[in-house]
Amino acid sequence: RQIRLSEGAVLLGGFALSHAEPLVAAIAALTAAAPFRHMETPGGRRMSVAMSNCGPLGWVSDRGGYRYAARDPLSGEPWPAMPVLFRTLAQDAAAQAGFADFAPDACLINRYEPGTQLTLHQDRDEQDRRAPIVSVSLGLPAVFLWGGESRAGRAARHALFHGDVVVWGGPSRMNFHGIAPLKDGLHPATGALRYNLTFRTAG
Ligand code: MD3
Ligand code: FE
Repeated sequence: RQIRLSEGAVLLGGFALSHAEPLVAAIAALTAAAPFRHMETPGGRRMSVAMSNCGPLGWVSDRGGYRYAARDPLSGEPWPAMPVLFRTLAQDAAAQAGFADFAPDACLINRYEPGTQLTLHQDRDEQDRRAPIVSVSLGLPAVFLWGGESRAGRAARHALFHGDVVVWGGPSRMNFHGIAPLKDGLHPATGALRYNLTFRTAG
């Protein structure tokens, strides 16, 4: 199943399904080293999504702003290395969507519990906006909010399920997007959780 969500955005339904078990196991190992935490927004609010990172660069937020950093601010250590499975999956998905040579240097690991949401935002902290973003959904389903080029107007909704991969590039790269509050549920692979891996060329 390959669905074009908008110009440059392609949903690869179930693309990661055959790797879901090792992906979830890798998330557990990575976040034993760099634990999930609720970052603070520049305005002082606690994000309801719990986050960690792997790879050369990690996305961080605090009172000083949003940025990519080579070290985990909790430990002062470099983020854990990006597993080969993560990198190859992201590259294969990008290639499938028409982006050859995707070279992610950052993987943000998001964890959602029931009630967790991510309000409409743009991803604007990356240097090269020609590179796509690849996202992998695991566990409980989510309603993805797709807001277009401005924050105004109502967002389209699209369900994202366990194993779905979306490649966001071209004109869709700067669109507003978010996740509606996660519904209660239990998933065999993750329990009462949803994970999202977001691969970027950040530096
Ligand atoms: C569309 N994460 O981490 S993934 C984020 O499910 C983020 O955790 C959501 O938005 C999540 O910044 C959505 C889908 C996604 C990621 C990046 C995008 C969609 C995007 C960048 C541009 C346009
Ligand atoms: Fe985003």
